Amino acid sequence: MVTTDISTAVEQWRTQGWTVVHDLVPTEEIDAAVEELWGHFPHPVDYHSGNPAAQAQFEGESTDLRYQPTKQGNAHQLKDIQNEGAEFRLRQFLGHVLFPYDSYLLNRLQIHPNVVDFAKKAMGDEDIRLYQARIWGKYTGVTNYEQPFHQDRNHTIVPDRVEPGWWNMLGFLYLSDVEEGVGPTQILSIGDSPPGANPQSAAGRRGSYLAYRTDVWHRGVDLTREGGSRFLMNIAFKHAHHEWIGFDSFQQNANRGPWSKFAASCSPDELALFGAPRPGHPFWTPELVEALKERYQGIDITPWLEGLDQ
Ligand SMILES: O=C(O)CCC(=O)C(=O)O
Repeated sequence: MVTTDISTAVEQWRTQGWTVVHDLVPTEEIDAAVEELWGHFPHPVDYHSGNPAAQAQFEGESTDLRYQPTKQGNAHQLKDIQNEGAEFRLRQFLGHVLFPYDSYLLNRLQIHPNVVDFAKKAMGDEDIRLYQARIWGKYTGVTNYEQPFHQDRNHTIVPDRVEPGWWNMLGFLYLSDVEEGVGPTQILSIGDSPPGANPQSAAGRRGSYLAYRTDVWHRGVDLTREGGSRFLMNIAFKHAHHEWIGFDSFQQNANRGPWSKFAASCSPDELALFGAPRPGHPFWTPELVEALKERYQGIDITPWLEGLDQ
């Protein structure tokens, strides 16, 4: 279930429901982007040193407002009890930072071509959409991270159709080495269900991508290593036009700095991951292509101009 071979990984995802594609993104690219992670998360050494500012940064940084105690006024709920056992605890979901990030490298990592190409191959479709994009950080001791086994039913408003051509791809790109002690997800293959089945560990080096289907049982486990932490990027894809599937939305940030710089760097296929009409689409007129150039300073509009002649 862990491989560096793309065709094997595609087959595992299709038949077993999950795979860890080792080293899908080169370590050097992960490490360069992770340098910029510390603008969003306290460095683990700083956090575990007991520095109150670092701990406050973690408690307050989540940009998913459901988990933002200060903005949501639900701090009392977030003081969950360090009791034993598998439960969904609110503090497990602290530390979610939504795309776009204040980092060009992290933004580019969100649509890394190796991950996108893998998803296209596995899903058997060139026209896919990114629909979940965020970074999730966990630190030993924040809470007991142990969850019950579950299937992710919160990515769609209708029952899942679990057949080739209909599957969406859920996934975690590891930004740190995810090994025993720092919470590698436990996961069951298709056909296995709890209780009784033997879970496997989705451990993997940084740069590896855990891809799984919605019909796969899995769960988060506690971080037990002293001074430990785990960082990953949620990257999930759906087929184009599958509007019933969703999680994060991007339009609300699409007129601001980090997005603008990122968008200006994108090819038409990359912007299409967010739903932008490709060159040649009837949406585009000469005026709109000009307006695109104005909006995203530096974008290469050649493909859109050429598309006007088709
Ligand atoms: O964090 C993990 O390893 C898995 C988390 C998970 O499955 C969830 O929160 O739904």
